[in-house]
Amino acid sequence: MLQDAVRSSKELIELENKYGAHNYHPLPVVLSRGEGVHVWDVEGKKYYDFLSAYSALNQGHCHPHILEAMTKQAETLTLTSRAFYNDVLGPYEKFATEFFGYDRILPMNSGVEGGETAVKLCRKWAYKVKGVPRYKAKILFVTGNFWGRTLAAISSSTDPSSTGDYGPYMPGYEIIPYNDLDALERALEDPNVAGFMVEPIQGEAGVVVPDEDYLPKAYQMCKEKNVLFIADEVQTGIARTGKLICCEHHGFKPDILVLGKALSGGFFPVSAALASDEVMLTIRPGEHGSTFGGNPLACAIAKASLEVVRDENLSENAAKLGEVFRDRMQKNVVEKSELVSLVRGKGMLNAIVINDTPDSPTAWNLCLKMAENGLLAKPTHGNIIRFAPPLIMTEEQLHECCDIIEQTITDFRPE
Ligand code: IF1
Repeated sequence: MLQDAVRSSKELIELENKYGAHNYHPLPVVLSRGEGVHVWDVEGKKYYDFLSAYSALNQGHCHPHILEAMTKQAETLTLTSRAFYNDVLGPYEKFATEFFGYDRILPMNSGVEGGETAVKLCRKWAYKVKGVPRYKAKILFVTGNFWGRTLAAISSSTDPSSTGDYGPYMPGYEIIPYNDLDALERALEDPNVAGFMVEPIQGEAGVVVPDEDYLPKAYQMCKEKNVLFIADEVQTGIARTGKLICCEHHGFKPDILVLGKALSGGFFPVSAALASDEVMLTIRPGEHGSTFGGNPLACAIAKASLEVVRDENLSENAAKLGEVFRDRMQKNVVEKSELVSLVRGKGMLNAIVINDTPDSPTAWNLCLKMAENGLLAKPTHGNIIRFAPPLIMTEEQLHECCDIIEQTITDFRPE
């Protein structure tokens, strides 16, 4: 078999265009290596990764501790299916439930499967515990939410690019405005409401941070109405916002916690829903699952990924560096450049809003220039640029990244 010729970025982009679905529009950068906070393209150019695969790489690229755990397990036993027990799942379930403070965990693969699991748990709980009449259960979602690409997920979306031409949609959903307690209070008057599913900070919507009192008051209102508060922390979880999970900033534990992305440090799709006995045990044998859910390889990777979060103090680092980042962006970009109207975020989940219309090419062109200058980021919703580097970053590296961002913005000439 001929050794694959080393191809240029251009050739590799052409292969994807010719043979792949066109369901993405990537920045024209072709990566071939990742290590820590850096990635390299096929021509050998080095970049800071300031997207972290949308917060799946909080531990950085190819973290050695996770790699070691993955390699060891991959040489031993990768998959048993849940038709049998194995010697990795139980210890992982004990470790993870103690790590996050829940009775039980239901392991899945992609983040959206974690969300689907939460929705199914909520409906089961509605009928078997709350006593909602069969198939009348309603789940509340908020405008601007994003929890994945399945039909159940996009049925709760208000983004035409997520929902367009995919109808008919999942029934039993009600969508209310984000960050609006009056709207939530009105919606909770319906006794058939079983759950309220929300991102503590909306990632895809552009790192939209709600008012400080929104989440704790929303949680309290749900408790008063015997409604499950479901936190989608697929993107905000695992230390990203400066706490182990974002809800921790607000002093409460969601009734169902959905995790994904950095739960595996970017090595493998690993997700989970965590809940109490009362909620989790509503699902009986044979009523939910997946071929790869909780496989030995995934569990070994996830345990090592959480060990890195703990042992390298990623939450504290994210909180500290987040302050440094927003402070520099505020002083050196927002207050100095017409181009940027604001910076927002929590911990190391941040974004700048470009002072231009969402359909303008400015944010995209800025990201192209930042790539030229050695830093990778990508716009969301047209005029918002999300900044989410790996949480292992040092303060010195962060200042280098801020230098790149600030210089790029200073030198930028809108077309
Ligand atoms: C893509 C977006 C981010 C998520 C939250 C659940 C999921 C996601 C809060 C589902 C996934 C990913 C999906 C990926 C790009 C990325 C993304 F731009 F699409 F919206 F991060 F903001 N909850 N987000 O952010 O997890 O099933 O993907 O593992 O679809 O392009 P998944």
